[in-house]
Amino acid sequence: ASKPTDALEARDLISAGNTWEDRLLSLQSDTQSLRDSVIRHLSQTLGRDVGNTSAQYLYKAVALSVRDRLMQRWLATRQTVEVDAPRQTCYLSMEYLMGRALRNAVHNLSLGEELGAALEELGLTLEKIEQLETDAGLGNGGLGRLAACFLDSCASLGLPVTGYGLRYRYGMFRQSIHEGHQIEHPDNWLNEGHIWELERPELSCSVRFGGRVELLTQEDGSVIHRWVDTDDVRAVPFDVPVPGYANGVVNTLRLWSSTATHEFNLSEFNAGGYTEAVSAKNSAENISMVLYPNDSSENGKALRLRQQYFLVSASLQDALRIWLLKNDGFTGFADAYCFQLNDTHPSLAVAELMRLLVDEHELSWDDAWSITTRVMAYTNHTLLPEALECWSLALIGGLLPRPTEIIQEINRRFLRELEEAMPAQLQQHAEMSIISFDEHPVVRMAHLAIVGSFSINGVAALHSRLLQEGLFKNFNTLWPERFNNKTNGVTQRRWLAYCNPLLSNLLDKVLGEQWVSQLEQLEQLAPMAESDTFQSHWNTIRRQNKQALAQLVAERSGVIVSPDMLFDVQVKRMHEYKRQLLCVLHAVHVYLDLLDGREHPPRFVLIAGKAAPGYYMAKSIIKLINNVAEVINNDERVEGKLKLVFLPDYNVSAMEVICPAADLSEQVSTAGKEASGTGNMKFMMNGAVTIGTLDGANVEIREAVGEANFFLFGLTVDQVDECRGNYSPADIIAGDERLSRLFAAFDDGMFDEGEPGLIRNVIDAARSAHDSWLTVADLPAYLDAQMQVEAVWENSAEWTRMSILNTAHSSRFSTDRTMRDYNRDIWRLQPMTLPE
Ligand code: T68
Repeated sequence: ASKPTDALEARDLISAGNTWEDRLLSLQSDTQSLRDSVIRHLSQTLGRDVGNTSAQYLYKAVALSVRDRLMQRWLATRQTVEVDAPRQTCYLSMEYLMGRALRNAVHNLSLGEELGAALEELGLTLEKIEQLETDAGLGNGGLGRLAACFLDSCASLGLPVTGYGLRYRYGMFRQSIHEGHQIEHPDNWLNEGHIWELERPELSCSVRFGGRVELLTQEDGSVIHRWVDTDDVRAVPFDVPVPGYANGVVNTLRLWSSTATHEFNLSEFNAGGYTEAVSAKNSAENISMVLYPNDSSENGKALRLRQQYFLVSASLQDALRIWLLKNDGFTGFADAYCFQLNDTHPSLAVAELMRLLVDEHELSWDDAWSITTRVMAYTNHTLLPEALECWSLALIGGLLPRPTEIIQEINRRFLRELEEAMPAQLQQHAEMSIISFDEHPVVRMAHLAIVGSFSINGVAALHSRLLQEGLFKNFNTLWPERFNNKTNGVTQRRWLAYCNPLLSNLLDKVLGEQWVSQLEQLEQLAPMAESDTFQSHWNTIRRQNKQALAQLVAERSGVIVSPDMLFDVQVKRMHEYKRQLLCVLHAVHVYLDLLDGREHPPRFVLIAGKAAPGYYMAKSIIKLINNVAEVINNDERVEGKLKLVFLPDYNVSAMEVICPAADLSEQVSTAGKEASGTGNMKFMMNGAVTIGTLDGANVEIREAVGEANFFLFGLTVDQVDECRGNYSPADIIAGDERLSRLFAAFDDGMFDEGEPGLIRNVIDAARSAHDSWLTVADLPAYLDAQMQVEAVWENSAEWTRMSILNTAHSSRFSTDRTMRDYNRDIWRLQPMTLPE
């Protein structure tokens, strides 16, 4: 009997004895094959003619040729992960800030030389081609970029880890500056198509929303809960390859896109409700439409909650589907899976896994709970109260009635456990409850994640300690064994090997090429830090990198800077706690000094970063920076001595040019506010020296490089706490001539540029006794530290030595180390070995 066409498999069509396998041998990667492949893709896959097509098609033809060479390895890796790996991790994250993929794939496949030669024969260069790729900007900042670095390191270490996320139709907005103000533009990143993704419609699943819960009494008297009358949305996966470094492994990033389950609701359609039927389709497609651009505050929007549940439900269904391909029930599941939650954004996974196991797979509550609490692990990325997610119980109950019941049941049992474990401590019970005891109760997502996880970690030593002693103190008393630290890192492939090819070549020569996968080898640079010849190689490279950044700055801002200046850089999301303001105030201080006839070494201050569209203060700070820049950059009296630029549209690709060129890395957050920071690590790895507070990973950076090679200033966490209450910025300003002069300049309207309101607001907030970020408290120490910076800068050999030592001691900030730590303590995966 013949099968229906949609059930046909490829092997049904192939006559016996045919040996396809033989023909699936890896594609040739020599120059000639690559060149032929580019031409073939251009003419045959894309249907274009070299003489008459846009550059974008050339990029696509090159990318397709590289992608071809990933495919075999990708398939082999997927089979290993799904069939052979005894254990695997699913990384659940609402954000992946991947940036460009082409050069990353070329390098990880070691195709650089051959592809370079192939392109040369075609009159092209990889440098020019790669610029044509749009950044995949599916994240806000540190958290999303961390996820991307993790994926690179996991693949490079051969760890069976699959990333799960959302395929936002619009990623992080693009920023332009108009008259000093930030303007947001939609990031239509899929406009030209995305070569790197593979749609897998056959793996789609359905995610429920709305409806109601029906109680059904069974014959045996037990009651089951049925979630009915739901509005279902279809989740379609798009797979993106994640190539490991020279190891034959290609892991998967699986991004879900939402579509309607039925093209149209037919009954409505036939009843004349055409537009209603079409709009139901639109509302389903809305779910994965846009990335929320808030990096540090929750917004409480129902659509965001729908996004979170959509990610979690589709990903868990996918993991269960894969498990059931080779298993009958769920015995052994908890030994085979780990779900790492990237912040609380996917913490509904706790409730959703319970729902799937209990409602859909008919496990008992206790069995399901035992599995859930053995597979979930939660990473916290913030202590800021405004960033801690709490969803109104009413909202979540209306949108997700059955998962909400499950959260309530989890909480009921948890509170019962608390009565046993911490009897009569009612205050603590109320504080720890997943659902708050308020008139308008909220679900505290961090508590849901903690109660449901076997591991809870912070992202730097200081941050993890503060979690345990502060925010999660009660939980730490109850379950100390669950808490641990995993200091962040960055991948040295993107953030050194590829973004800094000149330095990378030098390292290849002096260390051999293995440093790329064994970053500890950088330590061998330390003894060379004193050598004149090595210093001179180092400086030649740094100067060229600074030239490249100067060119980018000239193109994007029109400001001309010399590579001989001290490149003083602060790039990151705009936020009051990160204190971009300190950096500008220092620039103004130098400016006023120069006008007063005092000397300073020539300095170029570069600031870049996006502000959340609804964050008024952060946007005002951008305006302030641009106003100050306008005055300084147009004052001939300081020409050649000081420049200040706000570089628009900071993203991954911009950082690839910026971090190899920075001399001074600004990491100046109020102590206790920055969980870790990861830009600080990229700068260090590329030889920048840090000026910073004892916050986040700065503490560990300073420890690694030695206190003599780090410019420390500012209040410690304890001093910050003490300072509040009797804080008087007015007295500090009055007591320091530098500060008085600085604030007087603002009061005189020196930087108002016709719009005094915004700027004055920022300055007045900093001068207020209620300023939570204590900018003025740290300002005198910051100005002092900047003087030390200048003193060292003027001794070039001394500065270069520090720069070399920063790179030399940066190896512990590799995500290879971070992933080994996660694997040792949380995931316990066996590395895969595949033919290279
Ligand atoms: C960052 N957090 C931390 N959050 O601020 C930074 N938040 O210190 C740390 O190094 C980094 O995470 C990696 O651990 C974020 O980037 C977000 O982007 C974010 C996004 C949505 C909602 C809340």
